[in-house]
Amino acid sequence: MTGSKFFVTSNVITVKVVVAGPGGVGKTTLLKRYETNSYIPAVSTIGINFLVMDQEVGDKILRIAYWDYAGEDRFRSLFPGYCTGSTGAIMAFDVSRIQTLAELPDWLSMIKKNNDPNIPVILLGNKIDTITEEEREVVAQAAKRFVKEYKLSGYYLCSSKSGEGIDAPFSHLGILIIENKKGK
Ligand SMILES: Nc1nc2c(ncn2[C@@H]2O[C@H](COP(=O)(O)OP(=O)(O)OP(=O)(O)O)[C@@H](O)[C@H]2O)c(=O)[nH]1
Ligand SMILES: [Mg+2]
Repeated sequence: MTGSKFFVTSNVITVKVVVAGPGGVGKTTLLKRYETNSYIPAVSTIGINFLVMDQEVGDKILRIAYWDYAGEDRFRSLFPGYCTGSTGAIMAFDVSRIQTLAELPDWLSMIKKNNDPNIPVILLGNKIDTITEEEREVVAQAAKRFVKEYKLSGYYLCSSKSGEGIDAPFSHLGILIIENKKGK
């Protein structure tokens, strides 16, 4: 599924997805991997980056604008304004720095406060190439607990470096966004 592809049809639904999480967890690199199917390590984002990608969901085409927000503390105060109007969210952490998971409730509360509180949110643990199978199991359990506690839509572990697990979270979020729209 990765790789840019745009559909020319009138059946396009345009939505905004905010990508949030602490600095250096790999948000921008992840989106680059999704877009190009290659590992292009990013430098720390200043403010915000955008990526627009089309996704086929059943007979619908979702045109998703990913708003990739800088994770560094100095940009935090502007986040509430930037995340407003989102139809879905990806919250990322770095599996090799598990404390980055503990920082996510702050991001989540800003997302919920400035959007429909039932917004679908996917949790993503990136950089699984840096940990062992045993550590992966521990991280998966922590992610599972987090999803339950904060009522998120699901979690995925991935690596922008190896490419493992990149497509599934994007596909899942697309399906959730369409389901949400049907319910309204
Ligand atoms: N080993 C490994 N390193 C990664 C992976 N993804 C990103 N990185 C590294 O992490 C660094 C930070 O990635 P970024 O994509 O800039 O992180 P970010 O979350 O966008 O950071 P901010 O823009 O500051 O919020 C990159 O320069 C890569 O060196 C991965 O899957 N595995
Ligand atoms: Mg970035």
